[in-house]
Amino acid sequence: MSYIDEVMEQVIKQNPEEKEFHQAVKEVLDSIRPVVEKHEAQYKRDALLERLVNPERQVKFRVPWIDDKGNVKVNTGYRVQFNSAIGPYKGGIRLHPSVNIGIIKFLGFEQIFKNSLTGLPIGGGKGGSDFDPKGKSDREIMSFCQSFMTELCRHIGADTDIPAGDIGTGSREIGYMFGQYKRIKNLFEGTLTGKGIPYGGSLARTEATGYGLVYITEEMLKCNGKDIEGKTVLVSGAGNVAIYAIEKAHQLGAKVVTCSDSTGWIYDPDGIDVAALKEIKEENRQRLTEYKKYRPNSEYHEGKGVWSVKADIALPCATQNELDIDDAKMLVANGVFAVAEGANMPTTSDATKYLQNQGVLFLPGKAANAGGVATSALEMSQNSERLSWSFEKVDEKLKGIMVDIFHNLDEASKMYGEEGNYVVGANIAGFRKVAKAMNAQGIV
Ligand code: NDP
Ligand code: 2IT
Repeated sequence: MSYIDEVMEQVIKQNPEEKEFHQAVKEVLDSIRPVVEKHEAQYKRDALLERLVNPERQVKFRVPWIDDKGNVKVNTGYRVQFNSAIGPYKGGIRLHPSVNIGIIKFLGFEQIFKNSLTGLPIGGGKGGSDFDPKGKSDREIMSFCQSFMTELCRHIGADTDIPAGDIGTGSREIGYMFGQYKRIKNLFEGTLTGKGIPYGGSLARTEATGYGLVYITEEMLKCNGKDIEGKTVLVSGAGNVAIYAIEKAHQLGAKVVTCSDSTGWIYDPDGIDVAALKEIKEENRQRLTEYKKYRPNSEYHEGKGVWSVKADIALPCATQNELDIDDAKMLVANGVFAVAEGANMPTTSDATKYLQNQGVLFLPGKAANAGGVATSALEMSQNSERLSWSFEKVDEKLKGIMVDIFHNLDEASKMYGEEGNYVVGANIAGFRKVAKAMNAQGIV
């Protein structure tokens, strides 16, 4: 059995039931096979892969909080500090009832390579809780966030571990967490990113993941003799990533005709109204059923279905494994020629392979959505120098980073004889830097 297969077998044995974590590890290990084969004796001697797939540290803790009726509720909190070879742990906090240790580990593992691809000095980590923010009052959200941070604050710090947003964690939650961190530690430092602008947040961080996704998609299309202008685009999700992906796609002359949330999806043949979407989701925190009130010509459908519409480009921006093999077949049949992942691992493994085999340009999340964490790292830089950069400066740096990521992974795919396989390219390019740093730092 090859070294990689041995390690994969161990991962499954040592982490039973964590199927999303297995999926994320398998994709990376399969991709880096040629690099590992070249250095097999050394990696094996140093147990490099065994160390790579084992988090440096993971904490699990109780989060008691009090609801508006005075009832005590208890959720579980997690922080997985996966790999600090190239910088302090960095990654978001997910608040969603589906959160468990396997989900946080898959996200933390992906984050190692994503953060490496940004070219910035950030290691990989992720956290979260099975707390469901839906339907909670602001006071309940605050009660939860303060309790969550009361424990988390002893594990993080501006040079140790810097959490940020993810599903269910936006600027409101980051604000409450920052307030509690500062109160307990008596430190005003950049320990969280995605902060509000008046207290150390970076301009363009809110937009960064969605904008970055479209910048790198544009670059991929350009390098393949295509253009985003005039194209019809499908987006799933209606949260932070989706909203700003739609906004940027429209600015670049494409038309986005769908978006979705966990209850249903919208088809708007005239192009999604971003101002309406922001009002519904960011301001009023309502369901997508409200959208029809703004746009009577649009259609609302219950359940899944965004991938059934005829289009050129698809940008999944909701959650893991939301695009399966049947969806992939529908996309190809409907003429989609490019898929770029705004969410983390939204495409199942068989759907990814199918799309690639059909010649669809496929950009994996760890490259395509890296603009969010890259801009978080720019927020860290601004916090360290106690300065704030203009929107234009941050946006320009973001664009440069996304273009560099594309060329980096494109070159890596060519170097290993896999031209056009951006999954392999991203995993190899991300892994090589981390492996070099791990080697240099000895057996730790
Ligand atoms: P938000 O919470 O802002 O939005 C998530 C959206 O996806 C909502 O519309 C939500 O619908 C929908 N959604 C979530 N879970 C499900 C589900 N199980 N089934 C169907 N729809 C679902 O999160 P973000 O936009 O921040 O995150 C979206 C994705 O992007 C995630 O995979 C995240 O990890 C990834 N990502 C986020 C980054 C960031 O900077 N925020 C950076 C890089 C990646 P509803 O409101 O009904 O729950
Ligand atoms: O998945 C991700 O990259 C994020 N949720 C953003 C992490 C960050 O630290 O900004």
